[in-house]
Order: sequence, then structure tokens, then C-alpha cells
Amino acid sequence: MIKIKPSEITPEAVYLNRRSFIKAFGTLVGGALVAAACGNLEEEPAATLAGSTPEALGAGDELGSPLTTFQDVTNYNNYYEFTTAKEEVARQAENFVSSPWQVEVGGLVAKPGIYDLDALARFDAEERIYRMRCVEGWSMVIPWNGFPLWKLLREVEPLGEATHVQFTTLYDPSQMPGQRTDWLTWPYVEGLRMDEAMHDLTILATGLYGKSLLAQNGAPVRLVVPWKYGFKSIKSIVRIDLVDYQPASLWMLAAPDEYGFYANVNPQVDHPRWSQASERRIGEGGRRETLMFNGYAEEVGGLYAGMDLEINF
Ligand SMILES: Nc1nc2c(c(=O)[nH]1)N[C@H]1C(S)=C(S)[C@@H](COP(=O)(O)O)O[C@H]1N2
Ligand SMILES: [Mo]
Repeated sequence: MIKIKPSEITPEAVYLNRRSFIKAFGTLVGGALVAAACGNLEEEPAATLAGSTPEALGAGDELGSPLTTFQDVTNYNNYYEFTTAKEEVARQAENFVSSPWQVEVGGLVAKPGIYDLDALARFDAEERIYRMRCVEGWSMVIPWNGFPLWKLLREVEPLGEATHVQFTTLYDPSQMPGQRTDWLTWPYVEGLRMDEAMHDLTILATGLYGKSLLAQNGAPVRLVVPWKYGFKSIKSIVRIDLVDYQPASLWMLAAPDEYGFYANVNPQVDHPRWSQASERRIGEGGRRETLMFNGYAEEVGGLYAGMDLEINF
């Protein structure tokens, strides 16, 4: 039997105080509320074996790990605009309208633009098999379809003074029940330093397993930054702005002591409330060691040369 460790929790909900949590999810009472706010929200997903879907046969990451099944990738999600219950997101997001869609790209650029779905489709989609490590201590291997963000940024011609890129998720409380609550600062925002945004590993994903993204995974377009904790990979993007400051992210605003701007996967820098040394790969028993920069140290380590990664967490 796998014992659930204290690290197997939903930290992104834990800082919530009772009152705002009740306001947000008024059905929770008494013990159930305590369990949700302080205990283990990460239930074991329905037993699935990696490789059990036809798509997954024979495929894996470059380290030899099998793909996480399509079933798990699309039914075990974090998308707080819909619900904090990972296995409920798919159903809650079922009717989300992701077409038509526009992504406005602006700020410090010479050629701002509005990209609709056809415009995004002009960037040839590649398959990228990436590990995804959630800050909560679980991980997956996902075959994304998408294109490097640098291709889009090159088109809009960033000005010399642009130092960072800010991303914004759709704000539409009529479709996203979580946004009708004020326990997080909506809309969800994220940011990258320019060199991180221009790195070839950083992609805008429009699909996975060769199919268009489903709403629960951030349809129609989401960021994927595989060496950072999953929360940096912002979903359902409507704005990309080039800026000359380090932008705030939703989780920095929510809990600045727990979530920093960089959020690089780092087994040596623990979260204030749990170790980051190991993780549970969805679909596998037991735990595996977490790798520096999620196994992408060779590719991205240079971006952080000379930086104190405990301070810049
Ligand atoms: N807009 C938005 N983006 C988001 C989130 C969210 O709640 N809202 N959750 C993040 C977190 S914590 C993780 S781990 C990943 C999960 O991506 P997945 O559900 O597609 O696996 O999405 C990230 N992007
Ligand atoms: Mo996450």
C-alpha cells in the first residue's frame, strides 16, 4: 500500500483561510473543510497503467519513462478557474467555449497583433514530450503539440527595453465559476524573463496526444515551461505582454513566501511546508527522485548561472 505523505497535498489551496474558502465553496463544512484546507486533497487517480492506451504504446520521454495515459492527463487537472477538485475539472470545464478565440500580443513590441486560432495554426505544431512536475509533488509525462514561443515573439518584434513577458488567462466568470469568488486574484497571470521565454524548450501548446487541447488542459492555447513547476504553465491565454519589469504571478500574489517568480523545479529547495526532493509519477507506484530543473539542467542551467536559487525560488 502506498502511504500518502504529508507532501501529497494541495498547497495551492492550503493558505486559504476558512472564511474565504467557505465563501468560495459554501458546501464545505466542519471536518470536511479542515481536511480540504489542511490535509490531503490529492487522491489517487483511478488505477491506470502507463502504456494502457493505444497512443502511449512504445512512447516515452528521453529518460526512458513512459507517457502518462491520455486518461490521466485529461482527468487529473489543476484549473482553479473551474474547481480545486482535480478529478472534477474535466466535467466542470466540459462546456467551456474555446473557439472563436483571440490572443492579443502587445506591450513593448514593434508589431503588436491579435492572433486568432487560424493565426496560431500558422505556426507548425511539433510534438514535444515533456515531464510536468507540479509543485504539489506529483508529475506526468505529456506528449504536447505546439510551437516554441520564440517564433511568435520574433513576429511581434520585442523592443530593446522589454525584459519580461506577462501572460494572462481569460477572465470570464460566467464560464469559470472559480472566478466568481475572490479567494484568488483573477485573472490568472504568469510571467517569464525574456531569455526564459525565448528558450526553445518553452512552447505554446495547442494540443496533446495529437488532438486539440481539451478545456481542462487549457484550450485553446496554454504555455508549457517544462523545467518549472506546473503552475507557471498558464492555461487558456488571451494576452501576452512584453514588459520592462518582473511581472507578478497569481501564486506570488496569493502566497509570496511560498511561491516565487522563478519556480524552477529544484529538489534542493524545499517548499516552506514540504520537501521537493521526490515526486509521485501519476500512474506509477511509489515515488521517484525529483531532478534538478526537472531533468532539463543541461538545456537551461546556464540561464541561472551565478544566481542564488534559494533566494530566487
Ligand atoms: N489559468 C490557469 N492555469 C493553470 C492552472 C490554473 O489553475 N489556472 N493550474 C496550474 C497548475 S498548478 C498546474 S500543475 C498545471 C496543470 O496542467 P494540466 O492540468 O494540464 O496537467 O496547470 C497550471 N496552469
Ligand atoms: Mo501545480
